[in-house]
Amino acid sequence: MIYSVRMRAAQGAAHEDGGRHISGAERLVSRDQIGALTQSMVERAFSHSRGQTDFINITVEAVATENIRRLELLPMTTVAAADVSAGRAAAKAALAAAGVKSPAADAGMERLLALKDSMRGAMLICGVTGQRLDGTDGRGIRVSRMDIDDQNRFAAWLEKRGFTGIHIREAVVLATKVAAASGVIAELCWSDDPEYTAGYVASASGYMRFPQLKPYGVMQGGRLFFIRPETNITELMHYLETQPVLVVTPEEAE
Ligand code: WAQ
Ligand code: MG
Ligand code: MG
Ligand code: MG
Repeated sequence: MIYSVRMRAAQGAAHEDGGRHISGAERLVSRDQIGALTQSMVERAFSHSRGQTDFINITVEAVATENIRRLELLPMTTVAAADVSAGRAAAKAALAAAGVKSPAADAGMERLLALKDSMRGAMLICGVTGQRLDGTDGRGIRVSRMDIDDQNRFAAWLEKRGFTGIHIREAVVLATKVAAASGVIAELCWSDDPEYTAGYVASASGYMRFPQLKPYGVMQGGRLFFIRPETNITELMHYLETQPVLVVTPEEAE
């Protein structure tokens, strides 16, 4: 049996009572890992750069192992750009290459930039029109029940390629799950952590990192999932929120 362990932390009040999102995390672990993991999640919530946490929710839930889907980690590349505006232009080009229409990419990016503060989840955006499709307003859709299959092999694989830190580790796992959804064309993300300026565009063809998608110190960040117009939104949300996924680190060519 494995367990979905999910943490969300907010400031001022619980998320559902209007609290400000501070931190979240989701993992799939064995029973013997739950104690240490939940302790580290509490510590992480209390020491977050977005601010003081007043509310922490941790959920532990058994997941039936026969339902787990295994997905190969997306190939990762880093694209250098001189500054934030060059980074955003390159990210828009990557979205276009993945099949997102340019007005939709523009409208989506404007929605991210218009956020007063970050949401706890992602916006579903029509990849043709830029229309918002999830109808969850300030909440967003939280992707959950995913993890890497082998933490040590994954860490070694990332380190060998110069990819360091927890942001990358968590982001590429999430992006791999999202990109495998049949209705998803591509994802655009940048962090809501003020010290973390990097973001990415991901699609089934890969995870493309951009070291600067927002200025240092900014607490606005978020995620956009660009969706094919004919997609069944209820089924897509169900996959994103509940389908257990273990991401498999690629085999090394010796
Ligand atoms: N499901 C849906 N949306 C999420 C989730 C999730 N599980 N986790 C975070 N978000 C949304 C939410 O709106 C956050 O405000 C926003 O994304 C940013 O979350 O290659 O660290 O965890 O160097 O701050 C990307 C670049 C890092 C990594 C992304 O995002 C790299 C990051 P954060
Ligand atoms: Mg995160
Ligand atoms: Mg897809
Ligand atoms: Mg964050």
